Parts: sequence; structure tokens; C-alpha cells
Amino acid sequence: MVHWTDHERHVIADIWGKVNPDEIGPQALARLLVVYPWTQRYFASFGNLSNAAAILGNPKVAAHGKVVVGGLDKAVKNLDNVKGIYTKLSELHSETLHVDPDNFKHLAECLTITLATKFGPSVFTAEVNEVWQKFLNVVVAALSKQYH
Ligand code: HNI
Repeated sequence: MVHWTDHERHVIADIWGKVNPDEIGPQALARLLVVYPWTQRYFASFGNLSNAAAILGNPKVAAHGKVVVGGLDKAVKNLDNVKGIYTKLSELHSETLHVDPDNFKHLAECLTITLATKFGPSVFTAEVNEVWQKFLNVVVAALSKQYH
């Protein structure tokens, strides 16, 4: 089981308290779809994803970005049981959506870049980055857990 120090818990709660998923989510998901274009195949029903401007202006991408990043709130609030709270979500991505789990890492990276861009080096310091990376690694592992 992952061990969290009080300091790590504090850093995660603090940075998450500054995140507005409705703002960060659309940007992070749009970045994923631009930087890793093969991820577009999972969103065939979302309409025009033909270039970066179309992706950034696509309301379905924005709406889904809010859902995905909003979904991280559960993990932040249940740091000691991330695998447990994501069991069903992992099953959904594996068995129903057939999302290649490598893409979870790509989304985690896009989310980190979005946060670093938004907050800058005075807030999103290397130390915050380190703890945030640990958090995302735990999320990615939990979402990948039900794949076999
Ligand atoms: Ni993901 C649906 C959370 C990564 C493709 N996804 C969801 C839902 C949540 C969610 C919450 C809504 C579930 C429901 O309706 O019950 N997704 C997350 C999280 C991550 C993630 C927390 C990683 C941090 N999802 C990804 C990735 C892809 C992805 C990397 C594809 C590249 N997700 C989907 C698709 C759906 C989805 C596709 C269904 C969309 C729809 O509405 O049809």
C-alpha cells in the first residue's frame, strides 16, 4: 500500500484546492487529443477533432474534460484507498471503453503540464511537482488495475 506523509497529504490538498476542474479539465483533455492524436479514436462521437483549434473549441471535449478531471476529486479525498474507489472506473475503461492504459499516463502528463502552465514555478514548484507525480502515479496504477 502506498504510504503518504502528512507533508504529501498537505501538498496534494493545497494544490487541488487551487484547481478548478472546469477550467483545467478541458485544457488537459484537449492537450491529450492534440499531442497524442491516436487518443481521438475513443471520442469518435465528439464531432470535429480535425485540428488543434477545432479540438480546443469543441464543447464535447470541454464537457468531458470537466468530468475526467472532476473525477480526480475522489482520489484526492480517498488517498488511502484510491484502488478501491476506482475499481468500477477501471473496469469501465478496460471492459467497456477499451482504452489502452498507456493513455492514462499521457493524460497525467498533459494534466501536469496544464497545471504547471497555469500556476507557474512559484506555485507549481519542483517539490509540488514531485508529490503531484506520486499522486498521479497512484491514480494511473488504480485505473490500470482491472486490466487483464
Ligand atoms: Ni475516462 C469516461 C475518468 C482517462 C476515455 N472517464 C470517464 C468518466 C470518468 C473518467 C469519471 C465518466 C464515467 C461514467 O460515465 O461513469 N478517465 C477518467 C480519469 C482518467 C481518465 C480520472 C485519468 C486520469 N479516459 C481517460 C483516457 C481516455 C479516456 C486517457 C482515452 C484516451 N473516459 C474515456 C471515454 C469515456 C470516459 C471514451 C466515455 C465518454 C462518453 O461519455 O462516452
